[in-house]
Order: sequence, then structure tokens, then C-alpha cells
Amino acid sequence: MKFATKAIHAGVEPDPTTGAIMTPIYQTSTYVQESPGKHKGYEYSRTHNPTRTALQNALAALENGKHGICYASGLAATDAVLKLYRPGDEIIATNDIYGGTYRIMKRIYEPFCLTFKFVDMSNMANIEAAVSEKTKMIWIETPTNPLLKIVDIKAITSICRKRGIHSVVDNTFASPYLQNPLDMEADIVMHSVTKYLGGHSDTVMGALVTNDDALAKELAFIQNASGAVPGPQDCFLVLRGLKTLHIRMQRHCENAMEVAKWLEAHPKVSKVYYPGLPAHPGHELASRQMRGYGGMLSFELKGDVYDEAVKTMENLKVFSLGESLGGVESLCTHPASMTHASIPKEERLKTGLKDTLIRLSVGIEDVEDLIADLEQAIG
Ligand code: P1T
Repeated sequence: MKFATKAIHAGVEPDPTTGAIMTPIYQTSTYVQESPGKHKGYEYSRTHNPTRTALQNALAALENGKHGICYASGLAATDAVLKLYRPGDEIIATNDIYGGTYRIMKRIYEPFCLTFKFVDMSNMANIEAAVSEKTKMIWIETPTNPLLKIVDIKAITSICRKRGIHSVVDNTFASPYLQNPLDMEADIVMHSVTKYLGGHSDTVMGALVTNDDALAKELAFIQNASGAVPGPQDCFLVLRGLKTLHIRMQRHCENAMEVAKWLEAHPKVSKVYYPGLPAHPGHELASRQMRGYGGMLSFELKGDVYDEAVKTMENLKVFSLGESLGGVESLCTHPASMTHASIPKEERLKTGLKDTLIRLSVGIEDVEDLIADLEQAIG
């Protein structure tokens, strides 16, 4: 099946009791058993819930994977992955990375004696230099948040396969519409479902997809044993959101490209970070690895004056100032004080994340209105 058909149909069967075409919200904690252990496959909703099962199957299909496992947030999904490792194990991660991912690694798991090395993965030599006997996993985020760097998934997964190291790709910025890391031999793909998959800024959720039966078993064990599961209402909302993922992503990509080109040509803008622009250092790789360039971009104003960046963000009217991304409406974020505030300033500056960086999640409104809004805000 091709992508749009899968987005609409995968994982979803008419409800066996009524024929309802939409998967019902099974708002129940438990299931009646005929006799101890004799049941219809469902015992308790932390372990299994039919609305969640439908969503997990849909997400697995969209990522060309066998197993989908949903969690209460993107970070709960990341938490489940990190629980696969033991004291002394080493993990290499992208240095330009969502602030919360950095925080869970450094502040939660480093005290439990996992070791993390954050490297610039746009240069493969940095990864070769970082890998050691103790390396158990490489965590890839691409495009990166918030500098939109592109990491060569295939190059890294082949290093991982040779050495028996797990590879995990945070595919939140691309969505499965633009990129399928499992097809590039990644072991696990991770999503903040909160973003493009949900698509309507009304749900917080995470997911993992894998083709590896043993990993899936462990991750499902952690899902149940640690208990960070999403509720059935949220699963329903995401199932509904998925049905338009392909058309939303098309428009996100078109609008972001227009906005990026307009910003690039603006006399007050010094730098635009968007992989769709030929001047972007990862443009060629993105053209090979992705089926489009996505809806996220960042930019800086000439002179790098903090107050001017803040004024621009305050002036925006169609773009709302706030954290998150991937909803139908356009959002503007100040990474230094919002999404990446948990990364120490010295570390942020080392990766190139300045206090004057403005990040946009370009929505699916009329692009003329988005550009007019930026025009009046930049002045
Ligand atoms: O917010 P949550 O669903 O827990 O997902 C965390 C997460 C993981 N990975 C990436 C690439 C992310 O962007 C996020 C969440 N990011 C934001 C809230 C943000 O505005 O960047």
C-alpha cells in the first residue's frame, strides 16, 4: 500500500461489535474475564487497550515497521529506549538536539551511570572518533532541533550494524511522510507524536517503531512495567490526525519553502536554516535521504541584537509564540529560553545555537498571510 492509503486505513478495522468505521474510544481500565485467564486478549488498559492497539499498528505501518509502541509523551518514549541500557554503557547522540532529550540523558540517566557523548554528526569522522568498546547505541536526530542539520542515517546505521551497536532515529521533524529510518537500517524510530503525527496541537504522546522482535518485546515490557501509556482519548485524536498526515505535510513543506526563500532574500535577515535551500550545507543529503524538506526552519537577524529578535517574536500575529511544532497553525519559538533552556548556555553556543535564534513551525495557512505577518514583524 502507498503512503496516503496507509495513513487513512492502516491499523484500523471496522469495530467488530457495531461496524463503526472509526475506532471507538475504549474508555475502560479493565475487561471482564469469563474465567481467570480466559479473556478476549485484553486484561488491563496499562497493558493493552484496543484504541491504542489500532494506533500502534497504524504508526508501525507508516514507518514500514512491524511493531509500534506508544507512550505518554515523546520523552516517555525516549525514557523507554534509555531503560534498555545498563551502568557503564555509552551512548553517542547528536549535539544539536531537542533540549528535553539532552536533559533526560544528562540529568536522569547520567546519574544512573550511562555515559553520553554529544557529537556533531554532520561530519562522519566525529562519530568514528567517538565510538568505543562501550558504545551501545547511537541516537540520531535529523533534521536536528533547532538548527535543521541533516545527519546521514545510512552512513551511521552501517557503522552500527558492523559493530553491533543499536541505532535510534528521532524522526519527529521529518515525520514518516518524508523519511523512514527503518528502511535505512535503523533499529528503532522514535516520534514525539505530539507534533506532525497528531498534527492539531491537542495531544502529548510518543511512539517507538521497530522491526526487531526482541527489542519490541523489551520495549513493550517497559511500556507496561513502567506504565507511561497514553490514554484512549488521545489515541483516538492521533488516529484522526493521521488520516490527513500526507496532505498536511505537503502543505507544510510548500509553505516552509516559500517562507525560507522569502526570509533568505530579506535585507534584515543574516541566516536561514532550512534544508530545502541550496545554500544549506545538508541540502544535497536531504534531497537524497528525504522526500521533502519539512515545515521547520530557523533564522537570525543581522547584527544578532537580542532585543530585536525578541521584538520580532512579540510582533508576530498569525504565528503564535509558544513551544511545540507540527500543528496546522504556525508557531514561533525562542529556543534559548524555551525548548532548549535546559542545555547550558556554553553548550548551546558550542553547537551554534545563539540567544537570537528564532524558530518557526510553518503551518498550513495561506502562505501570503504568513509572509505578510513576518514582513510586519521584522519591519
Ligand atoms: O514533548 P514530547 O512529546 O515529550 O516530545 C519530546 C521531543 C522529542 N524529540 C523532538 C525532536 C522534539 O522536538 C520533542 C519536543 N519538542 C518540543 C516541544 C519543541 O518545541 O521543540
